[in-house]
Amino acid sequence: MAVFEGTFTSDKPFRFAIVIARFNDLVTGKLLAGCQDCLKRHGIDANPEGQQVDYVWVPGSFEVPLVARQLALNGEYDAIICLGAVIRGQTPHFDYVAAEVSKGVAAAGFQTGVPIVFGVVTTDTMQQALERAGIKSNLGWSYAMNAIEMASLMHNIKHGIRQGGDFPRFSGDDSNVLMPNIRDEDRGGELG
Ligand code: INI
Repeated sequence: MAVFEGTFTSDKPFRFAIVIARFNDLVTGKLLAGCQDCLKRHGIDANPEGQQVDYVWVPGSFEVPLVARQLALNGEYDAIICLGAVIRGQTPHFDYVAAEVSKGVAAAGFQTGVPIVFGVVTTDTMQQALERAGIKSNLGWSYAMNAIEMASLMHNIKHGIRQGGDFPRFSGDDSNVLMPNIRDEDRGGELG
């Protein structure tokens, strides 16, 4: 038995699609910039004219799942990143849009077997959304990391590429199984 993990560097030129909602593009444009920065700094050619990343703009978050699913079905991408911003209070749409986009993105991933990252921020205010899109941190960066990790992990699982080393195995004490690389002293105390 062994441990499967995704890595953040790879000789394989993974291909990604990024679906971006135009609605609240003040936020989604910043998420996209964070995403691109992360991809580039991990050696991925994020140029739209290059071979590794395609960009697809949709009107709003509600349209994201349908397009993500179609892209996944095309079979050209190792992972898909969905970017949107659903902000409560702007319109009564909030609850419908937030529910549909989250369910839809999850379903698209399950149905197609392609990792689809849920990069849709749902907040009460524009201020909170902007804080997550660059004012404090930029979640776009994390979404790109999730996509790289998942592309690599799915590749490793499909091809039976196991991690070497002496990772702990399941032995009744599962405290090291979920996060095998984390030392006990870094967990912030005992799990309980
Ligand atoms: N789309 C968003 O991406 N974010 C929102 O906050 C939002 N609100 O609140 O209405 C929103 N609505 C548009 C929706 O995604 C569709 O584009 C529209 O309903 C047409 O299908």
